[in-house]
Amino acid sequence: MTNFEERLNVIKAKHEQLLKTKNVKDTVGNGIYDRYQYPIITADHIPLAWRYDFNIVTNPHLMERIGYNATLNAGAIKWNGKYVLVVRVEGNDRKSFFAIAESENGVDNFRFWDEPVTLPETEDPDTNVYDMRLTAHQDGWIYGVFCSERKDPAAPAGDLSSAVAAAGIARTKDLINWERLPDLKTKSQQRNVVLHPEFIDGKYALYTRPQDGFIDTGSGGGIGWALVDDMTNAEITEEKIINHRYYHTIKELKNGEGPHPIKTNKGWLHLAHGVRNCAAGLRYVLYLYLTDLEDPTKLIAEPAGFFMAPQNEERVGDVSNVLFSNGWIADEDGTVFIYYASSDTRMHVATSTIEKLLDYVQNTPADGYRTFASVQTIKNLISANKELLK
Ligand code: BGC
Ligand code: BMA
Repeated sequence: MTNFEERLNVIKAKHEQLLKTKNVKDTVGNGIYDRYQYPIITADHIPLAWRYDFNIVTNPHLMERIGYNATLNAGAIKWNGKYVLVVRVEGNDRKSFFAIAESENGVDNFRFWDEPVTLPETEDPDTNVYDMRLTAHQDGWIYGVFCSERKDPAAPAGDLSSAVAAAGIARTKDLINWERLPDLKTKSQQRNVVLHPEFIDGKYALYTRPQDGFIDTGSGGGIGWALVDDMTNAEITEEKIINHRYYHTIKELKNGEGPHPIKTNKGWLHLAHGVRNCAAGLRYVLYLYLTDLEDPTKLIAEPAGFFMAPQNEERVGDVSNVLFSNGWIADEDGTVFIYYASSDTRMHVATSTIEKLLDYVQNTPADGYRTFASVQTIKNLISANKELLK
């Protein structure tokens, strides 16, 4: 057997072993959700045919010809009974693209489809695309709304970093053929735009995230809401902030809607990310909030602080200290699969139920915005417990 063949066999066997690994639910947990022992999709899950040239003549050393840096920030949808993720795959060349991976049970054995998504460009081609949110809308289409990034044409010579972020929009009926629609027209730059699944007063509703610059959300205030008449020519004229940022909270610097909210009998359940700045850089965590069923812009409940923050290995990666989520799936039986990425590097899942998440969101104390208020809340719990433990 040649070295080539030996290497090929080992590579194939190791890959197959990884793809077949069963995931294991962590023990105990916090009662709110369960984490799992293994990430569900990593760069090592990328199909071998996307990486190696298997021709012994052109690739005698069986080198990896195309490398992948990370698999992160996946949108999610239940599709033909499968748990389907539209993963942000980032190549060693820093370009991200979308690729679909599916699993039978939502927690392990995710496999990529044969080819990445071919996302058509607009007349003004994007340099990079990422973080797609999937919405199966009432109108019958599945929309993918994502961030489309281009170099800032107004940047002074020598500034190779200033960029412009806009919401790119595509739609599909089969997750294979994608129709690209014009980017969202809006006054400010946008990242984290998400389509609400239902019509509101006959219009499409978008969660937005107005920002002053490419990074700085500045006067942007928080997660916004806007109605548009037509997704094939989406333009926002008016935006209102529905989830605000506050001083000395987990979302002081920025926040953004995750996937579209889940409809429950108690209201729309939202998953979002909050960002604060610290000496180590930006820290991204996840939080939940609940809005009114009739009026999704009306806040009903929001627990203080984060719902999930990076733990252990999740803390380290390409962009450390980051949890980010733009995909979750609610099953008919009430199970919720929360798909999140850690440190811009790998995908994980956590599971919970609608019942537990509603209990969490409605019964966790809200933020009092001051140390004194936090201590008061803790003392209330202690004194209630004293009665019980008597
Ligand atoms: C990166 C994103 C990041 C954004 C803002 C982009 O160039 O691809 O992952 O969120 O910059 O830092
Ligand atoms: C952003 C997001 C994500 C990323 C995060 C942390 O602004 O849009 O793409 O996970 O930064 O780098």
